[in-house]
Amino acid sequence: MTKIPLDDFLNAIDERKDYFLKSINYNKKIDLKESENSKEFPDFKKSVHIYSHLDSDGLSSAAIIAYALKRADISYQLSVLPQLETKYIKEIKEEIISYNRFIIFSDFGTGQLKFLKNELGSNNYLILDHHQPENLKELPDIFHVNPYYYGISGESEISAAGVCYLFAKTLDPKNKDLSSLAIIGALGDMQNKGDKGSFIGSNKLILEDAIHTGKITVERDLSISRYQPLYIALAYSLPEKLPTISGNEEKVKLFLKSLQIKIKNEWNERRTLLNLSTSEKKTLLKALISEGYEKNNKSKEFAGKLITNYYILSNFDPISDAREMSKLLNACGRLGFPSLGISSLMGDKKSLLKAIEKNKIFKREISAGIRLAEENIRNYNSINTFYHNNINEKIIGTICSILVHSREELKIKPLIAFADSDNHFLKVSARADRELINKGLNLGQILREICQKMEIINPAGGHPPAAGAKIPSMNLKIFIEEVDKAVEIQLSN
Ligand SMILES: [Mn+2]
Repeated sequence: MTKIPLDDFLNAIDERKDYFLKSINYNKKIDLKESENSKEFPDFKKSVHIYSHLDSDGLSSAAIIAYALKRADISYQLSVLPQLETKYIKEIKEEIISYNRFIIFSDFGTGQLKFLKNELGSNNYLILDHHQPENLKELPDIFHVNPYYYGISGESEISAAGVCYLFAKTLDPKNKDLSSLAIIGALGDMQNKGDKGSFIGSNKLILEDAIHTGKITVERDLSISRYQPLYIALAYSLPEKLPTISGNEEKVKLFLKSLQIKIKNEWNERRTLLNLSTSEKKTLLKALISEGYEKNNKSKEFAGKLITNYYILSNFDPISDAREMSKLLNACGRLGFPSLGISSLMGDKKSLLKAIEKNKIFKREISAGIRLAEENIRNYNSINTFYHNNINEKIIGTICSILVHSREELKIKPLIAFADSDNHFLKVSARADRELINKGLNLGQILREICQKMEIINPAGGHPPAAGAKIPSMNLKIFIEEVDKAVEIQLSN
């Protein structure tokens, strides 16, 4: 039998599970007689504090670990942070000493590894992360779980929620039913980049667990929004714009009329993709393909992009689409209600309904932010940037992603966004289109190197297409110059 890369990774996770259980005194019998005589505290089971990132992958990670600890009867508390900054690490150090806690970091920690080791030493914590480590030549520490050490890409094959899921499953095979949460996390990090929005690598195996446990089914359908009215979905959510109809609702209505597809049902309600019959869907697909090739000069990949996989969740009613669930979590995290997202994932129906309301507010904030950002784009040699004091730092990354993936004119250069943060610092979000990554651009590396060179105290982190940092506001000008230069150098090689 050929060895799959996941084997090495799973073995490593198994070792780290033992380290974890030993560190928290999981199975230790407490001899009360002995402790009565001793002046010291008996070795009670330690309680765990989970620190996780506030995006949808981070919240899914936190929910998986919380679930697993609850089932193992290990007490825990949970905190969600926008980034694992040095000031938090110093506070955590105090917490370990004063309260005898064990710390789990999920969806961050790898980027802060050096600082964590300096401050916390090498025990009392465990990192479950999927961001690229700085040095892959060194063997990973016993308190560090990261897929890159085993030849698995944390950018496309597994998310932090996936790493947490594998850890939870190692802890207890019953946790196999948490696999759907790992898929929600992976969708949040946009890892379904295989053919027709499929998963690759470890994510694919996790999806199989989710299907086997009945938590997810996979459906294929047209890749436009399934919940918006059909003509709006066609006008604004096609995977590639069709200049002859995109952005123009009246033209889309005429297009549908020519196909004899009604935009309203008999009760005068606007129909969505979900309301179409199979034959209507076929007609629509055929017409979109010929519209693309005959009138819009589309490349041969276009037809393939019109169909995509949908991951349907069985137990989060009224939310069924895992991508929607993932967006909902992101909204909860960014708006400052991460616990609503986590309790929704852990099965609390009331939280889920509240989270749906928060998502509506979030959508409005995002559209307002996008307008402000578009009005404030500045062009440099190799990058574009934007800043506005009314755009909140918590949503800057989301806005940056949407702009770089939806505006053709913004795809040619990476987009670097800045937002006001605390104490005269700026939050930095950098995003780039896939094409540029294929040409060798690595934004994570660029931000890390520049922050190191400029001796900025908060370590930067991220992946080639998406990275972040936090810099002193007074360094803005020189920071932009440095990034502009570094991007030019990377792309000319
Ligand atoms: Mn992540």
